[in-house]
Amino acid sequence: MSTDSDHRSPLTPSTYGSALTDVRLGVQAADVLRMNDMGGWTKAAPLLYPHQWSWDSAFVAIGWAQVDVRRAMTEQQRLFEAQWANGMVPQIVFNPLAGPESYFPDPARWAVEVSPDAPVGVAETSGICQPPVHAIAVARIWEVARGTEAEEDVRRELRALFPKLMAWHRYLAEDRDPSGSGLVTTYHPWEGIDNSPRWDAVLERLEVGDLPPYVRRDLSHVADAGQRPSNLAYDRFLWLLELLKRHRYDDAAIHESYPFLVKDVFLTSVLVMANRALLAVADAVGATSEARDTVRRWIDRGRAGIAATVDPATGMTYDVDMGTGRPIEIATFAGMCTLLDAEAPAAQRARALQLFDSAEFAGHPALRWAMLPSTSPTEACFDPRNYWRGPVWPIVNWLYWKGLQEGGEVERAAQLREAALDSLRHVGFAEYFHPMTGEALGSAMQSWTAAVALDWLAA
Ligand code: 2M8
Repeated sequence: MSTDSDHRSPLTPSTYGSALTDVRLGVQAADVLRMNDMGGWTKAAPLLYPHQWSWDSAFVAIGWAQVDVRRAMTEQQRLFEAQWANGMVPQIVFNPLAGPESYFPDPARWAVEVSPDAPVGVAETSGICQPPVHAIAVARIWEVARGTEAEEDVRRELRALFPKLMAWHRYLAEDRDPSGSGLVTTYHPWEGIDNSPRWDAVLERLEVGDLPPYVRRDLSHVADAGQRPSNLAYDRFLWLLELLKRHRYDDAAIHESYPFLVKDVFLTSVLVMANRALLAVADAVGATSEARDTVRRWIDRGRAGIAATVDPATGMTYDVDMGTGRPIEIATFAGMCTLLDAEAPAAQRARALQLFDSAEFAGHPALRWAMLPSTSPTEACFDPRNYWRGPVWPIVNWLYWKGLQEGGEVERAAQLREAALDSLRHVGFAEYFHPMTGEALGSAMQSWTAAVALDWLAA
């Protein structure tokens, strides 16, 4: 049976125009990755972030997969060369060619050699970690490689990477959750969501001691200081670093006595998503049933942990401050984490999606695009130009898009992708942007923004 659409030319002026725009967007995104490519690994941004960041590199690999699938694998192999003996994948692998003035804190400040787990003679790293997007990236690489001439090469490399991914997830599931709560503990705002208001109350309790002097390097690379964390926040971040160092980065000692311990719903949900991806990688490499059972156990535990954090009144997933035992009741993007787990109970996902689309978040009437802002515009602390306190982060929206798609909310996922691509066409590859005006903020030519653009274009 023929329909109207059968007779419509696929190249009407408007579709042709948007296809051209998308071709241009893709070419520019690939150029950003090439420009930040250091030969096997990619700088997170040209000036502000001259090293390899852990979760940036996972997103970057997702982007590289659309340009050169072998290069995408190399990105992850290089990162995992710096994996710690306890399985931790460090937040930063420092660029040996960048001088100490290029970024602060530098390897000397972290002094990770105080830990017996730090890699020796391989690479200099920081002493904390970031959300485990890596298995998600690797599963995506595998999807792209399948059926191409790169398939067997990629499978061989996956075999080598699989045990490392297992060790990484074990570290998070066990060393970062010694009580078996199902929730991963975060130790530092630099573990991903730097100056989010989620951490404010915990940081305010902190008494900053005798802090060695330092010079911030970040402020010289952004248009104004109002887009970055405050000096007070930096003092607190650096004081925490001093305490972690005194604990020799030992997880048991840190859990014993340390002032920043937060059961992190976002970190935990990314781990659940990553464990689901790891099962797909397990299929590709023919992993043992024992390994698969372990991963399934981690998934179940994480899912139960997340379900326990849902606030009955608002439906939001809240982090738990281990210092007080109380939930951190701030409306941020982390409140809808249930959407990152495609197999979470349907009623829980429906409630989270309602919240996602409500006027508190992506449905806020003043937003330029219906995307998730980092902090709800309804929060008193909402600051639309400041880093994680309000702006939209494309990578966060990519994770939610993926969660929606995997969970079968295909139409909603498609709308989010459209909004995101439209924002990228207007804003470019900024680190983050103003949710109401679309003003580009933070670093320009941010690698992970270009990377998710490439994946969205391919989807
Ligand atoms: C930001 O964090 C770094 C410290 O890790 C910084 O502000 O100097 C965060 O957005 C973090 O999540 C990201 O991985 C990093 C590099 O893009 O920048």
